[in-house]
Amino acid sequence: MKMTFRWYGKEDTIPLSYIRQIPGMTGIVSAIYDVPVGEIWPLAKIKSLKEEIEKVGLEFKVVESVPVHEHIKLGLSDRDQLIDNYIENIKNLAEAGIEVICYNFMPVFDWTRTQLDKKLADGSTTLVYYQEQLKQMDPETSELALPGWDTSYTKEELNELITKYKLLGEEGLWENLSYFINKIMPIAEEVGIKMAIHPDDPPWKIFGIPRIITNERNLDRFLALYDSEANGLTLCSGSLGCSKENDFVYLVRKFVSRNRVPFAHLRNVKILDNNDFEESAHYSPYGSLNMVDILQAFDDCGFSGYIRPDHGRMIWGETGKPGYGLYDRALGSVYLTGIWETIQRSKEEK
Ligand SMILES: [Mn+2]
Repeated sequence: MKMTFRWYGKEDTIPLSYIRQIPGMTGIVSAIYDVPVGEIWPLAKIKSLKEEIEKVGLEFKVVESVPVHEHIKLGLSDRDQLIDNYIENIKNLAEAGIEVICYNFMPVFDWTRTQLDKKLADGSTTLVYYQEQLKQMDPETSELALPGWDTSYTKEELNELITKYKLLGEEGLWENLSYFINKIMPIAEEVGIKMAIHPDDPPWKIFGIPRIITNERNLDRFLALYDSEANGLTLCSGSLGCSKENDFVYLVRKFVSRNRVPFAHLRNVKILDNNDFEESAHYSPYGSLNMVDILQAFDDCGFSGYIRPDHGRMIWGETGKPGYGLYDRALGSVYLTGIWETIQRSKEEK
């Protein structure tokens, strides 16, 4: 297991040199943020990002993410050009020494939470998802916007996009995903890149928009679209694990042992009634997921890929991008590294 940390490039308020000081930290997960979705990332930009990261003594092997243009997801007439550009990005990233590309196929919205600053009993703040709040935020009936939404859409554009996805439906989305996967994977194989799709977060339908990377059956279906180690998963405990339907430890054992997991996100969530959940600290007793069991499963199956702590709470007065502060993610990472060390030590003693 190699421990990594997500960093948002020049816009990120956290210096790389601080991340370097987290014990056990080996690499940065990042992306090119100033090129519009659908366009080609210049090789020079990728190389200079890599140099900046390597200068502080960290590796740059995982990109999160190369976003997939909505027109590819919708299967519109310009998708072949957009897929060609995506393929150029895969080639350029391989040339710069990248090994893994994380991406997702979620329509319109990326991760969805209803509040980004819910105060917990210990005074920290965290991201939460409450159905009651969600009902107030249906873009077709409400003026309220969900926090974290892409504000580049007007209300009308957003509703038009949502209507298109509703008409497309789940099977249409599967078709478009399959088309995309079958175009890009031969090139990913050729240049030695592992593509790692991120599950939908949360893993269920929101506002009637289809979501398909959600559970064991659909992960099986996804991997069968193109049967190759290049076609893999970003196993995210917080996304898959916020549904009671998913047994995350079981999913780790199943997909890691098949060599389809080059990258993982680990964080804890506290599942409440009615599909509500709160993002909790990584420490197992605070959430519904057991980090010891999860890491044991990764180790038992011979995992040698990259892991990063996922979202953290805001603690110690830190301000910044919700979920992506330094302090709580650093604590989470060291906690995970400690569990991993203990697992390795117990094997040596046997
Ligand atoms: Mn994740």
